[in-house]
Amino acid sequence: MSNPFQQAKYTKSAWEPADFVPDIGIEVAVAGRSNAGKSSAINAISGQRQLARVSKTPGRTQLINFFTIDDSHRLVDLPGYGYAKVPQKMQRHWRVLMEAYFSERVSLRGLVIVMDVRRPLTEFDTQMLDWAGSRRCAAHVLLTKADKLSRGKASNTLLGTRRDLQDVATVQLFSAQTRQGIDEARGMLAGLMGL
Ligand SMILES: Nc1nc2c(ncn2[C@@H]2O[C@H](COP(=O)(O)OP(=O)(O)OP(=O)(O)O)[C@@H](O)[C@H]2O)c(=O)[nH]1
Ligand SMILES: [Mg+2]
Repeated sequence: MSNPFQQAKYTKSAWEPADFVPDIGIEVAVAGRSNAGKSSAINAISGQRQLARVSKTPGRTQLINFFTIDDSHRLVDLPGYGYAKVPQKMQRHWRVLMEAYFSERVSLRGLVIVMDVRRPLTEFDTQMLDWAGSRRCAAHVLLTKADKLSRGKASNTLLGTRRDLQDVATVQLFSAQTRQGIDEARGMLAGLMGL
């Protein structure tokens, strides 16, 4: 399968809405808890090792990172949430930035929510699904780090999460480490973007 995300290039990091890239064409955003594996998923899907920065320290990135695929398609790495040690002021900044992004971004067509397969559907994940739903933006869940569970446990979580999110989001297992689910994720994203 050809991979349209192979050509994705880092374009810009935004600390506030004024820094967002022009709101034209189509974009798909990737959200999830701090340390869930968003940047690793973006790298795996793009087939580029260092497109997005992977970090062992959660909660570092408070920026929205834009990656351009071509003139009218983008991938967006949203800042992680739910990391308790982040100072209050940063948590407030996160909320204001995300609310601005979700309320104003016309080009947003799809939201990928990355959840650690060992603890899916936290309160913040539900908030993300609500934001996507209120925008009528399609939602797709990656249950990542599937390599950390036995096959049986991972597939039980998959079935349970699918049941919980019936009519809300599509759900799949994923692992940046073993590359499980990469083709499925690529196909899903390409479909959301019309690529
Ligand atoms: N075993 C395993 N580890 C993973 C996987 N994906 C990511 N990790 C590890 O999880 C940690 C966090 O990964 P990141 O991709 O930086 O996570 P993130 O969601 O982008 O984190 P923030 O940007 O801080 O919110 C790193 O140590 C990764 O190596 C996976 O599929 N399997
Ligand atoms: Mg990251």
